Amino acid sequence: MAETNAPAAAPDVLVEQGGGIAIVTIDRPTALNALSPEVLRALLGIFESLAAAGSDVRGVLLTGAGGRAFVAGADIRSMSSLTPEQGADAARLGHRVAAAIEGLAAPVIACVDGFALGGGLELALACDFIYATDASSFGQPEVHLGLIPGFGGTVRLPRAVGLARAKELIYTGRRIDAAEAAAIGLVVRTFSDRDALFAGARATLDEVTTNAAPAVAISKRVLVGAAGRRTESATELEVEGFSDAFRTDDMHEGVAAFIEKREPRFTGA
Ligand code: DAK
Repeated sequence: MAETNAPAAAPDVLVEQGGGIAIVTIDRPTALNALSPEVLRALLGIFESLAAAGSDVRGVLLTGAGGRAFVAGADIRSMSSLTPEQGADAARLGHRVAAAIEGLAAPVIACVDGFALGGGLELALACDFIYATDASSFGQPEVHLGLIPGFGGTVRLPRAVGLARAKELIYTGRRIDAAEAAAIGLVVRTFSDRDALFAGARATLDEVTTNAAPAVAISKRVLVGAAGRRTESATELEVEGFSDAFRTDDMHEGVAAFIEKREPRFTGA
């Protein structure tokens, strides 16, 4: 893949970018891609650059290197000596990364091949949806360490799988396989191996990028913003988003193309 307009890569996190698609790879395979503060800061910088004006990114695949793990959690060693105040700062950094992923206009697919545990599952949950190989496994094992999920797991896991299942997973810390994760709606699609996973994720992004980019971005903004709000407030966000779509050239092009019985020519404006 060409390295055009790519945000600067940092140690332990690689970025490849081309054709409007960015692949962000956490690359600490010897620690099963555990989220050190350096990795979190690198991810934050990368997602902020992908969101910056002038970025042509239309979709992102977030993954882990090495074929054993997406991310096996927050880095237990670097967390071990934190004071409560430093723990709060570490949690805030994790939340900023999640917010940068959720705030990116383009969809982000978590491509999980192996362990997605603790902070790793929380990172995947901040993505728009999760695709995984059959060999993957998922869990929030923080209670085994005397911790609780600290990067949004208590908030996003119940939204993904329902409150009761989230409680069961968090209280037990038990690991589930990809088939069970798909059955409870945590994983959207499963694939036989890593190649099939990336082919499937790319095919989905190809499908998404034929559509009007502003409509996809507004949909994401409303879906993310509405989560957890009361119905009246959530539907008001949808009203604002629906109205914003009318301000875009692509909406007028899409409607005109339907009426004229031709394919739309979207420009992203
Ligand atoms: N952190 C650091 N190193 C890790 C790691 C982790 N989370 N997970 C694995 N590694 C390292 C291992 O230490 C080992 O390193 P070496 O000993 O070779 O130097 C290497 O990766 C390979 O791991 P194993 O030898 O253990 O490999 P196995 O196949 O035997 O086992 C495993 C794989 C994934 C089952 C096992 O490694 C494991 O149980 N890992 C820990 C999984 C886990 O508990 N993850 C959740 C961590 S808790 C916070 C905010 C958030 C969080 C915490 C604090 N604050 C705001 C303070 C979130 C916490 C979590 O994510």
